[in-house]
Amino acid sequence: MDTPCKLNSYCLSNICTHLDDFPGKAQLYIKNGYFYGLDRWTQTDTYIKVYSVSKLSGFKYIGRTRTIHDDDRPDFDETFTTEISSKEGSFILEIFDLDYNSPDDLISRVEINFKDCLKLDVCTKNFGSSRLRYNIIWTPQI
Ligand SMILES: [Ca+2]
Repeated sequence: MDTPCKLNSYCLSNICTHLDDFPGKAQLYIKNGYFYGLDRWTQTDTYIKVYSVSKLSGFKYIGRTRTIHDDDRPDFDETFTTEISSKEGSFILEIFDLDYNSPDDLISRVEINFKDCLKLDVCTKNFGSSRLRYNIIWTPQI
């Protein structure tokens, strides 16, 4: 006979497992951003490197957006997907301004947690005078 599991727990291989500990898939959607006055000569030439952090997978590079040149309000409209074993995992975004005559400038390193964006539509992350609009969805693989 099945033993009922507590709230938000489900039977996985005969063990009551909290939903947050199920293996899962995370999808990060980067919609757009606002990065003003960060390039001396033109508007900002932005690209974003995406990493995930989780208890089981550690720190992992996932990929990067394309570079959007000379635009303080870049529209990325790009999606990144990764396996994250715990809902407590997060994404780390490194936002760069591309430069041709010097090393690219790191505009900011931003952490995005699942609990910061629980709604289904686009969320906003403000940092300094910059802004990033995104969404993250985590789906348990049951
Ligand atoms: Ca630049």
